Amino acid sequence: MSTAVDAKYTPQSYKTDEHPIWCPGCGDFGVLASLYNSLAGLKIDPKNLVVVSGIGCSGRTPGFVKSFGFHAVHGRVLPVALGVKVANPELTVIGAGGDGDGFAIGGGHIAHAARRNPDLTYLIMDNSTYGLTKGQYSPTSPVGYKAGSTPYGNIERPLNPLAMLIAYGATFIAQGYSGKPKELTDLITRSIRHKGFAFVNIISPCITFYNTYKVIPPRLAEVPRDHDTSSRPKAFELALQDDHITLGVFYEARLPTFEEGVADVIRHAQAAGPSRLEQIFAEFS
Ligand SMILES: Cc1ncc(C[n+]2csc(CCOP(=O)(O)OP(=O)(O)O)c2C)c(N)n1
Ligand code: SF4
Ligand SMILES: [Mg+2]
Repeated sequence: MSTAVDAKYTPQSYKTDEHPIWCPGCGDFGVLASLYNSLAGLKIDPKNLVVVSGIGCSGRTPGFVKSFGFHAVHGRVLPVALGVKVANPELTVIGAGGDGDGFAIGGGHIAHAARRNPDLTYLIMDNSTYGLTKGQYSPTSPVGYKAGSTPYGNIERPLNPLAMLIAYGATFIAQGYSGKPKELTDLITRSIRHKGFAFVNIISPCITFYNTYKVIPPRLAEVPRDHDTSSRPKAFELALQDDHITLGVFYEARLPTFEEGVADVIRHAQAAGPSRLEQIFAEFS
C-alpha cells in the first residue's frame, strides 16, 4: 500500500467537485464520509489510489473520491480491480458497490477473488435492495420484502455475506454500519491496511425504497471482546447467529497474496530463460 508520509491529508483532500446525487438520508453518505476519513488517516496519496465500482447508487462512489476511478459494468468490480492491482501492485485499490452488484450479477466473482487473495479492499454498501432501479428485491432482502418485483412478498431466503466470504477463504472479513461512522472508519482503515483480500459488508440503508433506519439500530451488537479473529470456525459461528447484526472484524489472516504469487511465477519464468518459453510456444503452435 502506498502512503505519503511527508504530506498532510484531511478528509477534504479526497472530495471531488462532484456532489453526490444520493437521496438525502441515504446510508451511502455515511460510508463515503468514513472512506474519506480512512484515506486521510492513512495519508494515501490520491495519485496512488484507484476506486473501482459497479453499477447502482453505490456504484457512483468513484466519482466522489479524488483518485483514479473506474465505473465498471454491472457486477464486474472485482475482475477490474484485480487487473489494476496486478498491473501495478504499488497502488491502493478499493472496490465499492451494492448488494445487487456484488452478490447477484457479480456473485460469481467473489469466490475467485477471495481464494486468489489479491491485496484489495472490497466495500459492499448493503441496503438489501436495488436502489438505483427503484427497489426490486436483492440477494440480501429478507423473506417477505415487498416491492414492485415482489408485490406478495419475497419468497427467497437471503444469503449471508459474512458466512459466504468465510467459506470462500477471504483473509479479512468485517461488517459495519453507515450510521456508525467512527467505527466504520476504523474498519475501513483496517481493511485497507490488511495485506490480502479484505471484505467489509456495510449495512447502508436506502431511505427511499427500503427504509430500515428504525429496525436496524436495535439489532446491532459488537463482535464480542473475546472473539478469536484467527479462527474460521469461530467466525462462522458468529456469522451464522441471527439474533443480532454483528459489527466488527470476524476474521483476519495473513496468507500469500495473488500479486506475490504472480511475482514468483515471473521470477521462475525468467530463470528458466527464453529457451523454455520457445519450447512452450513450439508445443502449442
Ligand atoms: C447488465 C445489467 N443488468 C441490469 C442493469 C440494471 N441495474 C442497474 S443498477 C441495478 C441494481 C443495483 O443494485 P445494488 O447493486 O444493490 O446497488 P444500489 O443501487 O442498491 O446501491 C440493476 C439491476 C444494468 N445496469 N446492467
Ligand atoms: S435510491 Fe436508495 S440507495 Fe439510491 S440514493 Fe436513494 S436512498 Fe440511496
Ligand atoms: Mg443495493
